[in-house]
Amino acid sequence: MVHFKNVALNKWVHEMSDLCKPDSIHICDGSQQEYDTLVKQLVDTGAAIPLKKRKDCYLFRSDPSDVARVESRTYISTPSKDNAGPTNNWEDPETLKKTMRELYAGCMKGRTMYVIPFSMGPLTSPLAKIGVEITDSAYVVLNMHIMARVGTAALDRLGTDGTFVPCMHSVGSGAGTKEWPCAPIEKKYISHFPDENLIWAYGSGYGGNALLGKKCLALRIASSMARREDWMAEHMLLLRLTDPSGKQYHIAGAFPSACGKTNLAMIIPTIPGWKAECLGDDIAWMKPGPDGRLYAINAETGFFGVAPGTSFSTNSNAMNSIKENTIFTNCALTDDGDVWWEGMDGAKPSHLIDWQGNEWTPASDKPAAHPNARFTARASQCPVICKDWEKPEGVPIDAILFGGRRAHIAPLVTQALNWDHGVFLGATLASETTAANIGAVGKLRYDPMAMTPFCGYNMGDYFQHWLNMGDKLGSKAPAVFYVNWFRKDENGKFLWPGYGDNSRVLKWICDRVSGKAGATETPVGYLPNAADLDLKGLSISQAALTDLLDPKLEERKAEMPQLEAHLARFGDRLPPRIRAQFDRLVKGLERNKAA
Ligand code: SAT
Ligand code: MN
Repeated sequence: MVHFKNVALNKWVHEMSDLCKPDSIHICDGSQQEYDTLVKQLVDTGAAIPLKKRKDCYLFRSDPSDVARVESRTYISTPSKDNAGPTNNWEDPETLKKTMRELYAGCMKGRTMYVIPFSMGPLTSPLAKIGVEITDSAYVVLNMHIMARVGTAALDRLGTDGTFVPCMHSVGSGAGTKEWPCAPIEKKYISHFPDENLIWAYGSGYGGNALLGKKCLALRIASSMARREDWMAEHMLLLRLTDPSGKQYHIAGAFPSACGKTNLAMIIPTIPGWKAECLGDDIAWMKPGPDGRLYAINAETGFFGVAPGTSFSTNSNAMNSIKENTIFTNCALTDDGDVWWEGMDGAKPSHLIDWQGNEWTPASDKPAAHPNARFTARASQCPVICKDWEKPEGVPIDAILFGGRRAHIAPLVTQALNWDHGVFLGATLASETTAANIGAVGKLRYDPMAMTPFCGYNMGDYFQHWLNMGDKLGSKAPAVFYVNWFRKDENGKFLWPGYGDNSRVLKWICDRVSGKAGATETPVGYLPNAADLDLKGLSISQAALTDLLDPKLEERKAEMPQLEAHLARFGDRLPPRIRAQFDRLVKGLERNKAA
């Protein structure tokens, strides 16, 4: 029987193996040999398809019912329902545990139980947290190897009495196939017990439902820890920009899933003299440093990026990150043994095997890759990974961006008037839904700070936590901006080219931070005038530009009842300072009309 030096870990692993009854237990050491052995097993069972065209790359196909996060089955289980708040599903902890214990009972018979010790954040970082995931999925082990610091070093850091976040996972049964077992939707549970720093997941093997270090630990549990411990766990990319004089700026950007965080994190600026380096593409943990500024680390070690739409023309750094040692999930397979997805460079292949294993030709009316198909690749493989991406103390943040997909209204860029207004911009972030969650796609929803699916407590309290952090940071708080690359014209065509040209907006942001760029104050914030943006070499019509930089005050006004209803959901947990921002905006819009 296995034994761990850490007393609590030893007790927990025994308890879970008594409950789940696996055939055997494997303690993960995080080694390359372990990775290779598991890959070989999965190739032998047919679950992993080696890609002839890419060195050490494998394609997996999930069950068609198990292709994304399931927000409808994700729970924040606190003793009081109020503490989960209006944006989370809630269930009483004891009831939920009883239901899940029944599902876990004997669920690993005939399977191996893997025990994965891992660190989120560099092992020597004061911000790092240790987790231990128990899972019956070798695919999860492989992905965790790439996405987190897995293995013996994490166990060592735990010592005999160190604390860790127990992350319990089983793919379950009752649905899926031999290669990809899972549970039917009504039996899937992605459960969080923030008061106990505990995660129990059952029934899904896909992404954030199963790689429990990611959304479950590093966002939902971490956000609730962060509130107690005065730091921030955010759904943010991290990026370093260096201007032509050599001055560095660090930017953290919150965007909902599948809204371009990976592309922005790996941007290649189209403006001369500016350099961009990637520090992370999904999760930032931030804490005030000794100098009073806000410092951020990337909690992860890899990218679990959306494949469709990624190409050498949209994100060559991502394409170069996934040339080898990469796991692909739900991509299409080419006849010569490579992966393919919609939006890849070049012409559509004349024949493919689609993500479900079926023959596919361009005549097919279905996409060849699933819209939420993913690649899992090490951050160290990114050609523009910043040399400081693993600095234990992190990097000092100059600007925070919020953004989403909005075809209308939200201008290309707006700077918040001050921190409280910035928190208000974050709290009212709205975006069209994507395939990263199982549910409707393209519907506008409010997604505060891009954290709706990831905040582990009442979001009204989360807004207050942001305000408190601003008070703590005072004049050293980062400047806050709201960006929207996704505005469309009346024919549904994007008004802004996006991708590398977003550097023009980033340049304005950096220049605002250092007081060099102009802007006009409006009730919705500071907006650049066309002359304030560096548009050299860009062909964009004057009409498109005017539209992109228009604060659309009349449309805003029409939207205020919706915005008010969004904020009203938080009832008496809505901080008065957010309400005050709403009232200020209403007055400003009215005054504008009168003027
Ligand atoms: O499946 S994940 O939650 O990891 C990806 C995402 O939705 O951001
Ligand atoms: Mn994400």
